[in-house]
Amino acid sequence: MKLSPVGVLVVALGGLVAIIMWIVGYFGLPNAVTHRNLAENPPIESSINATGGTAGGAAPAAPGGGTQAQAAWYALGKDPKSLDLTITAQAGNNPMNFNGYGKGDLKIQVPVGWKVNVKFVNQQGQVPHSVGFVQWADRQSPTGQFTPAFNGSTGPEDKFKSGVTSEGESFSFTADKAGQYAMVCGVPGHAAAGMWDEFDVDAKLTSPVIVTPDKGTVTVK
Ligand SMILES: [Cu+2]
Repeated sequence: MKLSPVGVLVVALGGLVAIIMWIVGYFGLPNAVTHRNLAENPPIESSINATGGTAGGAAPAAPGGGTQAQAAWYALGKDPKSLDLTITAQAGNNPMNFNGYGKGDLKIQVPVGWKVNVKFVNQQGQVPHSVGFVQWADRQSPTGQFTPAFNGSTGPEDKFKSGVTSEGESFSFTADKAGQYAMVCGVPGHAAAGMWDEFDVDAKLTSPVIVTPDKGTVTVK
């Protein structure tokens, strides 16, 4: 193959021009334009923030929990040494739950002598449920025979046994005796089907504690 002298010259000149342009560009133009100095310039900010929401807008509450903050169902009460609990029979795959937990997955622990204010909410339409705090040995009673753990700790007897639907109910009791107890649904068969969790009264505690498999141990302060 015979190379044309003109062609060789054009290719050589082209290469030379490219090298000159690179040298001019590298040394001639201001450094801030051609080279991003990562040590001096802050990194480019992403419009996506760490919690998954978009910057500048409030992240929507995640239904069913997740890592985003949601209103807690437990809080210290107005009076000293009192705990407010909102216990909800949640709608979902497993109807036999309190706040999503059953079969002892949820553990509520309070110091001896604390007052517990219970608000029960049933989100399951026409399936009746209730809540009461009973002896530990009764936690899976198939007959619905339960012995209240404390005075008034199952609320109104008729509502505890037959359950309530959408209206819910409220009651208070004082956890005046240390021990291991159970929080159950009083509708016959429900506790046996898993609608029970643990309620402990502990002389060593100074604040209530909530223990769950997904959120760990939380001290109510
Ligand atoms: Cu129930």
